[in-house]
Amino acid sequence: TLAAIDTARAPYAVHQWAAAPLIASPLSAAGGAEHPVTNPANLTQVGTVRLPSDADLDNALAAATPWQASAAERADVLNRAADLYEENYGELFALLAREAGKTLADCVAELREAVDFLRYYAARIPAEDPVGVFTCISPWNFPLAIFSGQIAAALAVGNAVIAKPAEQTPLIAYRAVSLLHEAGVPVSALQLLPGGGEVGAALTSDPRVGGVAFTGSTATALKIRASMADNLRPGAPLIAETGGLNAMIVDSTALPEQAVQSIIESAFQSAGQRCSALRCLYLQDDIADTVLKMLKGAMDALNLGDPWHLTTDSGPVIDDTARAGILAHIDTARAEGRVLKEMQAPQGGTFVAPTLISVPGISALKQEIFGPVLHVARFKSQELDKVIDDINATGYGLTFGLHTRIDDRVQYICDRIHAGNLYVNRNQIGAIVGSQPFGGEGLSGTGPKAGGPLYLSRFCAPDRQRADSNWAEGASEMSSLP
Ligand code: UN1
Repeated sequence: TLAAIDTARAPYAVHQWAAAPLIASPLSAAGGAEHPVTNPANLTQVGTVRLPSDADLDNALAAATPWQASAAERADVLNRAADLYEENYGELFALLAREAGKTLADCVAELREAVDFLRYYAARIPAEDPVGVFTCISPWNFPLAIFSGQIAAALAVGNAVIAKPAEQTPLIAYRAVSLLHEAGVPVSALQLLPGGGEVGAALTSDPRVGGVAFTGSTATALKIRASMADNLRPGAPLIAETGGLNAMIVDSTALPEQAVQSIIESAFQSAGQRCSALRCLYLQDDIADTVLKMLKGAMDALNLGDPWHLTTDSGPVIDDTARAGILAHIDTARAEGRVLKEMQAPQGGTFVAPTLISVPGISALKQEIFGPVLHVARFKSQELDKVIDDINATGYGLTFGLHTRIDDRVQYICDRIHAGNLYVNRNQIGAIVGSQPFGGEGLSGTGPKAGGPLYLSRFCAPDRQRADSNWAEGASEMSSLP
């Protein structure tokens, strides 16, 4: 019941901090099994959460109540939460590094993005009513920024939120929620239920849920959509941000130094664990050898290791399952003689060293490899249209990068590539709230873009007509693809 939750202040209320190794224990009084959280850089235990029991799930749904406060009050509270995030940066960085393996540079960018989301949505609260109860399901790769962005959008409009963070990163989520509560979000309007797919499935199939915001794999998004269609009221919004098979084209007029810097950041920053990351690099024949030589040198200069060290450029991948999948992909390429560059991975954690693999083209990539693996293809100038067609034929459309010094070519290629975010002569990661809203087309998501002017509209109770057209639009985008 609501009273029970209020008494506990947060459902996962016990939170202890100890000196290294950091142990955090958001454990509820009731609840299901204990779930350990592991530091991917050294496999030590970061803390424990207690997973919700069926009764916890039911209680959370019964207690969820849209936020009864004026738009101005909600804006004040979200801005106060942004202040609290900033004030607690050291603790948030420690959690991001230890739980998610984030380098310090990535921690800074992630906190900034989370704070930007809070302030951006607080400044643009529409007059419409909330949908009701929103389920927000977020990924481990941006466990603070995407987690907070979804929640802030839903709360800004006055929805009640039940947030399910990724299994691997519940502690940073717990800390974020406790700061939002401290800022003044009522517990009945924001509850946290950590767990895996079963918790997500329960929270997307209960008719008390009015809408779902999801960031994660395309396959999971399609399951959620089916579950919503079967169980939720017609027109319930699904805002899905999903995967990508992102390409970059470097033509013979590109500046090699600039291209190489962009490639290193796009493919290997965050150990390649961004849906925006570069997966397939197309090099025009005349420049390919120069770029590859410089790229290999730049890879040798990367520091791999403990993300908590100031000098580390790239940390571990999230866990053993992720590492095994990526290594299997590299093994296959090695057996086929297609590995162009391999490096030594640090020991002791779930590290994968940055790797270059040669491919004939992007169609050789059967799925998104979510790690520091870059596929490289060559093309001749007369093959440009085929390259564009092959990139579009993946069905994904998230990010695309282009390096060229010919203005007409920028126009020509950007007019033809289907992608939510197009980047020219720069890296293709690191969208910025407000100035570069982020989101994809086709298999990459439903839109509207996060951190953009239209995003909050999907968290509002629409009039019937708008709900139906939004739903049809989102559904047809995602079902028209394989
Ligand atoms: C994701 O990786 O799930 O632009 C999406 C970027 C980030 C991507 C977030 N905003 O790199």
